[in-house]
Amino acid sequence: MKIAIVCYPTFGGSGVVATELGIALADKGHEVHFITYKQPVRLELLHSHVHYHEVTVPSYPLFHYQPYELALSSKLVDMVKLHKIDILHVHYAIPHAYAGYMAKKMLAEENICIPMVTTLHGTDITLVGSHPFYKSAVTFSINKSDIVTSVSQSLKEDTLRLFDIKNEINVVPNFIDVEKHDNPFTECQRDLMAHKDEKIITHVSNLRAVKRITDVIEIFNRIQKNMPAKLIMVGEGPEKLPAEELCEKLGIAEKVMFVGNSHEIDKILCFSDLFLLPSEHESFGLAALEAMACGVPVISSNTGGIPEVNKQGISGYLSDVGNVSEMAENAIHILSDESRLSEFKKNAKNSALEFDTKNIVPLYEELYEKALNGINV
Ligand code: GMT
Repeated sequence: MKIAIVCYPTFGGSGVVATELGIALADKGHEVHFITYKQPVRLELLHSHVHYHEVTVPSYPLFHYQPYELALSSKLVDMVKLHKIDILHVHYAIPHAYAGYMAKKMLAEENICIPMVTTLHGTDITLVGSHPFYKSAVTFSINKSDIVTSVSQSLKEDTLRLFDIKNEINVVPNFIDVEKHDNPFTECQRDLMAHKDEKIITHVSNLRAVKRITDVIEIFNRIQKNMPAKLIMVGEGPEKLPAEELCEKLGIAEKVMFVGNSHEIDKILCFSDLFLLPSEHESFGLAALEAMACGVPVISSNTGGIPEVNKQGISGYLSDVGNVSEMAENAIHILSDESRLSEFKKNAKNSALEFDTKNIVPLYEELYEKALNGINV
């Protein structure tokens, strides 16, 4: 199959999932065309079946807002025709599903029928998409997609609750190549980050308000009062500065490392003992799954799709949003006993196997076949 993937190329989970999906599909022999405004961060182009087409939006002084979806839909039309693409897979409804639908209609004018699969990731529904400014367009483009998928059962329920959806929503969970994350601990450079007796706690996100970064710091503050520990904060975002200020205020700044965005998250995770994800909302929690695949137990909130990933008392513990004292107690419970910690590490890795690439990617392939057999132009 020739598949066009539209996604955000940045460090967000939806872009990571779209990129990993494209690479996995290319490994299986499909021809994959990424169409976005920048090369996706996790995309290496050294693959004969992977192509990247950049969407450029020339700036013009008349435009207060540059019309990205117009440029994207034109690019989609051109690329579908040039490369004889069979199927469009758009990740994140805004504005990709809308632009994809316009491209589909333009192509139909030339008797080219192409089905569109839309994958909903979370904030496109829960935070941004349901805003009255966008809601009608998001509802329309979801209903006009040939196939709709959501990354968790929880996101499916949120979508049905927040929008008037006529289409079926297929739950296809996010996935991870567990084997690729099988880093033997001997290869890790743990000593560079912490002393032997220190536990390493990690958080990875875009450091936005929804991630409750203050809670991450508060939980760590309680942990470090009980045992020697370091916190590694991976990512960039608006909550970084307030978090740094809080660390200063609590007197723990020298124990917390803000390392910015990283292309080596699996290396950081492989020497981590615990992962924190106390988010306000999370449709799936890909960062938690990445941690689990590296054998790192997760302390998280119990919101959205996280309980579908992090299993209570097995891969970690879940608490109500904001219950930092319970999250800290659970963290200390796991970290304070070496044999318990290694049991949780083993179980975290085993729990991640359910979401292994080889189990999930065929589900997308089946849906592509279904879309190709029942085009709704
Ligand atoms: O978490 C973010 O703010 C980024 C966002 C994105 O669109 O990249 O993540 C969403 O999609 C991820 C991949 O499907 C999910 O794992 C995240 O849970 C989801 N984020 C939220 O729902 C807040």
